[in-house]
Amino acid sequence: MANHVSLTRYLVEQQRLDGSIPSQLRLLIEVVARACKSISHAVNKGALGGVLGASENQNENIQGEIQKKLDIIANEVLIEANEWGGHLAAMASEEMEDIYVVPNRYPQGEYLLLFDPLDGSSNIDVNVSIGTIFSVLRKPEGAAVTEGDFLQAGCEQVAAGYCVYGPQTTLVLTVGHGVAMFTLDREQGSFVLTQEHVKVPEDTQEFAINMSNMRHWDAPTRRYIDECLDGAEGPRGKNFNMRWIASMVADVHRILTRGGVFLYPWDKREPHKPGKLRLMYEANPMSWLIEQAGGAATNGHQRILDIAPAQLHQRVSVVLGSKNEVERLTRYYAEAAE
Ligand code: AHM
Ligand code: MG
Repeated sequence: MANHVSLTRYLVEQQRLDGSIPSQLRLLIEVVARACKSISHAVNKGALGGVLGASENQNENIQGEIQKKLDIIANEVLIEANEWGGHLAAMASEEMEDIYVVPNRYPQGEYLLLFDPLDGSSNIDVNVSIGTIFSVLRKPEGAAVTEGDFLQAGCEQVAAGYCVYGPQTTLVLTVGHGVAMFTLDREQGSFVLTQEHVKVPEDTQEFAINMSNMRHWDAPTRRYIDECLDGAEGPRGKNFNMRWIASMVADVHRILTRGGVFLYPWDKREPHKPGKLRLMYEANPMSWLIEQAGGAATNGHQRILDIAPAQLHQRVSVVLGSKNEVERLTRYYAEAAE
């Protein structure tokens, strides 16, 4: 196993090649990876660990969704692993209303960590892939950390990634120089580099959308999907396949692996909300990974990474994946606005 490259060695080598990965950031990523390893063990135990099902008090999170036991466990694991290391000033989670400032008894660092502790909550109890998504920002200069410090556009991220808990546990990471994948070796207890220079093909014949919402979509999304469904006889001149796992981590992982396009558009069910997914915990980190792999990510009108956030828990419409498909749908939106 001498030639196996661990996550630590990969990061140290990246640091040597490119001085822009400070030691604090490297250590922070390693702590997040350790937390993911521990969440992976809890997920794997499933019913044997008593971790399935809704939380005891049927707690609701800030989004008004009933939390699962594993949502809460994953959130706690991430906070406990990260609060004392000295790398962070504060954290923000999809599962917590307010930011979590590192307590005074611990050293304060210069980074901010955001996460969706367990994405794909509806798949927890049915043994389908779920994951942890994370994003790292630099804390702006200034004294005490505030919620406003988190409101930075996605293009300001200094690290982003996810860990998918599926048939394998795979950590996928970018620090701004491409995308690398690491598979958890359970015997060794470490993440081992299994793919570097991940590339999303520019074209695809596979789309991912929750088709049950079709009647609620707007005209550009309908046009795009209708044309895909028309297949070889339609304007696209080729047949399309569809996949929808209902765990964004798993859908994005497939797209990073073999291409495709993922859509969670605005729809008429809750017209005042821009979409279901969260900008800071889901869309930004995934968009950066996809762009770093040569794909594209927009909200139909604008590059996701350029959106200036106004709120921590802000939602956003998401179109990401193979570049030519994302550009096509974005063009349909522009044409509809003319
Ligand atoms: P969660 O963070 O509460 O798990 O919700 C986000 C998930 C995404 O992973 C997935 O793409 C989407 O919700 C599925 O939504 P739907 O059940 O409407 O298809
Ligand atoms: Mg989520």
